[in-house]
Amino acid sequence: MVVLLYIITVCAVAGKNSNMLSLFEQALIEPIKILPMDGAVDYHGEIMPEIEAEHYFHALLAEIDWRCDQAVIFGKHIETKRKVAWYADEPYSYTYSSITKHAIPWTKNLLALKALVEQQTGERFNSCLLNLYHNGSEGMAWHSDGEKDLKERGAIASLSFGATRRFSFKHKQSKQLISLDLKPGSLLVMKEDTQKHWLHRLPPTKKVHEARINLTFRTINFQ
Ligand SMILES: O=C(O)CCC(=O)C(=O)O
Ligand SMILES: [Mn+2]
Repeated sequence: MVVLLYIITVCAVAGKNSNMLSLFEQALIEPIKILPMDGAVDYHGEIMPEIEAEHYFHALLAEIDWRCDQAVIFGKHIETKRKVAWYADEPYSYTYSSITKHAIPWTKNLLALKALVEQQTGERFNSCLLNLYHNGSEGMAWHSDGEKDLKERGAIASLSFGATRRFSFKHKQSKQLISLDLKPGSLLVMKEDTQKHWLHRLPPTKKVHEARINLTFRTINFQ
């Protein structure tokens, strides 16, 4: 496991011309297990060709109903620079960061991506939260996705487009850190007790100047 994680990090950090990198430029036959304990995170690698990932990045940038995210933190109303959108099977409502959001119906592209992710993971999802980070100055702080509306221990499948960004996990007790780089078209799946024992974040970086879009397919318990 240690060796595998070392390889992921080395390959992800290595330049584009590295021979080792080509190993990870296609969907992995067997996903790599990222966490050593207390949960399960599967890294599937890039599940589509680069040109298709680029097509989806531009299509989503243009067609998604992007809005600034709202949150109430310590009683203060906050609006993020990062933009978000939420799509689902029905116009359900979903509460996180003390704000209730209402889902809008799937687009054709989102349905195609949902089908691809479901085929790759063997899981089923009924909603998708999308994030648009305009550049490296925008990120997401340490958190776990444990909102009460989410299916308990349900899988969350994260599909990335646009700029490659580092993504990190931190164990809530031991503080162990695990990081990997998420490339366009790559799929990462958080399962089982991951949200209970691990935090995750997208750290801001001065090295990235391009936009990134992330889709997290989820299962919401709708009343
Ligand atoms: O942008 C990402 O890769 C992660 C997004 C995330 O953790 C979330 O939406 O809860
Ligand atoms: Mn999250």
